[in-house]
Amino acid sequence: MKLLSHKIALITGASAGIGEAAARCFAENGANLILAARRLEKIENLAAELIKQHKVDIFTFQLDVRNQPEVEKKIMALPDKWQKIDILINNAGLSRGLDKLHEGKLSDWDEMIDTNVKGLLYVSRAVIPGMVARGKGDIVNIGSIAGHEVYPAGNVYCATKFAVDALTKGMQIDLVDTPLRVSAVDPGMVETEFSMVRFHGDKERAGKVYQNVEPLTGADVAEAILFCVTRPPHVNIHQVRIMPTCQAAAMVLSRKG
Ligand code: NDP
Ligand code: 8X3
Repeated sequence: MKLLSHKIALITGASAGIGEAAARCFAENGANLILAARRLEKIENLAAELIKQHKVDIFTFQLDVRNQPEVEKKIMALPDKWQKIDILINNAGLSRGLDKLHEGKLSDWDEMIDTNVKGLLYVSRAVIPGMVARGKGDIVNIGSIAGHEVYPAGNVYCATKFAVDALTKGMQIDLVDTPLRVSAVDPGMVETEFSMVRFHGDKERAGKVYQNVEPLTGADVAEAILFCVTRPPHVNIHQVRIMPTCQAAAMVLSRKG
């Protein structure tokens, strides 16, 4: 019997980075998965690989978490056998730009706020009522070190992750009378597509972020998520802050060479 046998986990943003790593880790531990992201082909390929490798069931669907009617409709329309979600991993998120606030792009701000804050709210609003009705469920919100400290030009991205921190705490309070658990997993630097997205596809600039350091991998973060959802029912891990050993704070990194 594996740790997550017979559990159903919904992972948003499963097409890359931490979400993909969580899908791999959860499948390895026997969970059946619902994978959502905008890039459907990526999650379909991942699902095919994990089904073959781990003999789990996986349901994939294309989702833009910014689109509230779509979120509600698609989650309500999940086939019967996928309705009883045990674990929700609110992972979909991004940063766009690294500009001083007075020079920032409005479209970048909208994308970050709509995805990281409103998207997380829309998915949570659609999934959590079922968990409450069934009297069980785990929610893991992927925050960030950027939700605990503000760094130069981080302004709006940091604000969205401070909001995620507040929402996690709000959920913990609002669900205290239920058996549901809510955790925040807040990483420092993780090497994913994050910097490519932040710098709008500028490969050279994105590559520099990870130069001469050993960042976390998505798999490192996935293990922290797994830890949260595999505690005994009376234990709720409120927050995990996970950093690369070479990073002490957002802008305090030991670069070798
Ligand atoms: P990636 O860019 O590698 O992955 C982001 C994922 O989010 C992709 O699967 C992407 O899928 C999905 N996504 C983005 N926008 C949407 C949307 N509108 N609707 C649905 N899915 C969306 O980055 P990470 O894996 O690093 O990021 C995952 C989370 O971790 C984010 O919340 C990020 O803020 C957080 N984080 C990252 C850190 C890092 O250093 N990398 C550190 C701390 C936190 P698709 O494009 O296919 O929709
Ligand atoms: C991602 C970590 O410090 O690059 O959330 O913003 S940071």
